[in-house]
Amino acid sequence: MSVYQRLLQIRDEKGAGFFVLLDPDKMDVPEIVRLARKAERGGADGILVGSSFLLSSRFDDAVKEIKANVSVPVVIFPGNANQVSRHADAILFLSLLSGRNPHFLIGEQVKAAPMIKEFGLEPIPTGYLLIESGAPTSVQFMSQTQPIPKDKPDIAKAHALAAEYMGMKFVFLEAGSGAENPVPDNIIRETKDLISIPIIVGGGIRSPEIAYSKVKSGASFVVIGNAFEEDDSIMKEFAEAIHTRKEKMSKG
Ligand code: 1GP
Repeated sequence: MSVYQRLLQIRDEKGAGFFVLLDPDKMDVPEIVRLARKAERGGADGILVGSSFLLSSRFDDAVKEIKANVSVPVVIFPGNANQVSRHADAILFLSLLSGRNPHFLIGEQVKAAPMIKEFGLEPIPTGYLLIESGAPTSVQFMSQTQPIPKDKPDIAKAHALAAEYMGMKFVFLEAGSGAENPVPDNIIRETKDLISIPIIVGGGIRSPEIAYSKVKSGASFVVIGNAFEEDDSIMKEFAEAIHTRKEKMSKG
């Protein structure tokens, strides 16, 4: 079974999937492994590894050690073509569709593709949409692109539909790491009503209650990064909030 199929199965069984994002720029390898193991024990369905910058040289080591220590899928969430590792299970093959910077629409992808082939990594084509979230984010600065205005759901929806028509397998609605405000519920809901591919939502989700509202609005997967880097004891609460199917079953 492909990683993508496995993720869809998790979504179907649990109501939504829970990804923990670990950034090798923000912690050393032992710390990233400790958090990955803790994430798995806490109920995470997959570990995303990636960075908006990659200022450190430990990306490959971090992926290798995470893979050796968890059994959930380890999926690269790359900030650029340098973030490819043979040790991962899959890679979100992102195109920053909300922007008009050719480097992040197709340039980085062309650089990464031969390595992905050589390593036998599973690429998961993903339309990546950056949504305005308050103060400028790292993704916005590093990609030199404008986010989609948060009060213009029609623009987000048109981009998401284009992603589906281009054959993408996920739409990722991104507020940006550490965003002041997460992606608004109405953008998720209206996008979900329009498209048939699953939606990943991430950026600035700081509490289980907010994660739950993103799932209720239509997110098939929720990504949590910073909230764990600040307080890793909260993993189980996030997992319970995101795994809504279990809640329904226990209510009979
Ligand atoms: C960023 O969506 C991820 O790309 C996660 O964001 O670190 O704010 O949770 P946070």
